[in-house]
Amino acid sequence: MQWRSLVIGLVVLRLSVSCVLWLAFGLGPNLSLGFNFHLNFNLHKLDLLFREDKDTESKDNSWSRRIHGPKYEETATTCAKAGGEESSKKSFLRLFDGSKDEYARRYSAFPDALKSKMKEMAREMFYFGYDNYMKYAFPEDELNPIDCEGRGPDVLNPSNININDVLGNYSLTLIDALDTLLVLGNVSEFQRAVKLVIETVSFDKDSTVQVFEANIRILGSLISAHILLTDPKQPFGRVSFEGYDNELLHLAHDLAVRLLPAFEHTDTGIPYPRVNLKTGVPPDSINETCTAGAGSLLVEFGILSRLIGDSTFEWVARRAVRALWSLRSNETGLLGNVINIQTGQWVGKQSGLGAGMDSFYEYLLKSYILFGEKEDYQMFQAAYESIQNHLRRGRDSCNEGEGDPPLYVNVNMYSGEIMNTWIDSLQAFFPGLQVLNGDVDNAICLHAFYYAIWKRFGALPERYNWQLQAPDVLFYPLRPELVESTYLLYQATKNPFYLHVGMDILQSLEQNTKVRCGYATLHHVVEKSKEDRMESFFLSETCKYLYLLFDEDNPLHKSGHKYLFTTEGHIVPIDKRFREKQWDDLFPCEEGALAEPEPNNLSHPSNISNCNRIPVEQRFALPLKSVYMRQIDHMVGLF
Ligand code: DMJ
Repeated sequence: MQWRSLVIGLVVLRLSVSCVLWLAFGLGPNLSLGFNFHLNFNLHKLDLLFREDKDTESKDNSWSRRIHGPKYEETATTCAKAGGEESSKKSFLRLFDGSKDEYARRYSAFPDALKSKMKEMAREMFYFGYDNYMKYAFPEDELNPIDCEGRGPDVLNPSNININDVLGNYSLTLIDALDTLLVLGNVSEFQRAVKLVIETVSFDKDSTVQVFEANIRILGSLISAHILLTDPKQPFGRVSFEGYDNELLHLAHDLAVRLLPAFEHTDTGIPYPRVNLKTGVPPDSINETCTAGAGSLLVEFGILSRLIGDSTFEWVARRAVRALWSLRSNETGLLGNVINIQTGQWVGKQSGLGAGMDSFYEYLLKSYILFGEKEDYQMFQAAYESIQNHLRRGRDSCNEGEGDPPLYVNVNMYSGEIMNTWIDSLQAFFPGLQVLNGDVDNAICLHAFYYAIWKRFGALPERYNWQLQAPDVLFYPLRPELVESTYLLYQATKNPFYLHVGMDILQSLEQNTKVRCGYATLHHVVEKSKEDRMESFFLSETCKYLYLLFDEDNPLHKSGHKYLFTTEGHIVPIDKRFREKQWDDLFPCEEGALAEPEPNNLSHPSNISNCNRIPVEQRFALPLKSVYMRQIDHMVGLF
């Protein structure tokens, strides 16, 4: 794997240079090559955490002092031998001592009875939101869970894009929830809901919506439900019903046609961000769009094209991806987060993994998994390499060595210079994508960081400032990203740790967000004040991933079919209809098939349902050594 060698080479080079400078001039790793902004997490606390002898420890709290101070590896090793140490060290060392370790104790087993209880809790959570939506809000788009009312587009204030980008006056929550009903095994309600959609939903509306949102929440759900309905093997039970005449597919097609004007009159092929469903691109439309918005249409448009035999949709979506890709920086290989669709100039030069960019990366890999187009895989791997080289900071290995835990920061796309000291809650999806790419080690660490933030606030603040150890933006709109990654990591590792994480998430959602008629957006993650809004992704993603985490026997896991989740959590089968080559030809999972990387090639994404990425002996130990868990907890201010 060339990129790995390159990274290792650079690291070795950097260490050698640092060593030489250190020996010759007393200059340490502050003279870095490429990594010229150090993470700085209130380091004096870390020194305290790992200090074994307060009298001899210097009061120097600097990064370089810590680098050359006691090493985590040494600390962990010393801790494992705690029995022979003098008594003054015992209470501290006990924290890291096998059976007595607080983390190992807390996260080890997860009894089956508790799993069933959590599954039930997740089911009830979904129905409390869904039933109240149906009772108080349908046919409007969303439920206001505090006032027990429906919500549609903000017609009085067309510039309220927070609402109007998503709400199109098309029963959004019902459509977005369709396949969750099947995941929960409720065939009759699924059929009733499908019939309601067919009878009542029309896209012939004077609504100006965001192309991306309409695509992932509405189009994605319609094609997912259609595929599940018409699957000849009916893995979710007898879902099909007499008289179904592909109406959901027709609706999806109708919507996609109404989105097509976004791809016209753009000099780059990158689409306009919004369209009016009746009249096309508004005359006063801006020429700027975010990378994720323009570049995350390929999965849904590609499936639609392949289902109806009209390549137009896939073609425009692919042209947009290619255009964005061609505008990446020559120096770093990174893309920015906002672009002018006419000039191709980057308006937002920030490159990160969260808002504005997240699903762009996700869909490069998922498009490849679904359609088998090599181009998508090559783009994804090149992007992943740039991310590892320029966004990732901290120690090289998640579970070994010294230094800060790995973290992905926001950088300038051209220089790789860090731009700010916050990460956002959307980035919490990335460990799930890393699992799909077979990089479980990095996934474990990044997930652990977000989980620590969750533990501190009982939610994820929209933006968290890792330097200040405080939220920068305080709301939490019931987002699914952390539970999505938790679910995928559980599928990859089967480690009970992730069931505990899911239980924590469930319980804090119950405690902090449940209101009279549903679950409400947290306005302030510290004070726990609320906003009267329940976004549709709460039912389509958050509840679905929570339920699936605890339902190991779900047909999704046991039917023998392989499924992929769209970025809105809609399930689509990995089906030979959608690809030239069959899945098993691309990702064989015989014994040892994934052990060695292919020559001259990067490793393929993991087929998480069949392939064992984690050795058996490691499966029930903590995914991350407790010394590192403790380090992360400390870094987010948990103690
Ligand atoms: C969802 O609509 C999708 O997951 C999207 O990709 C971005 N995030 C929201 C939920 O947070």
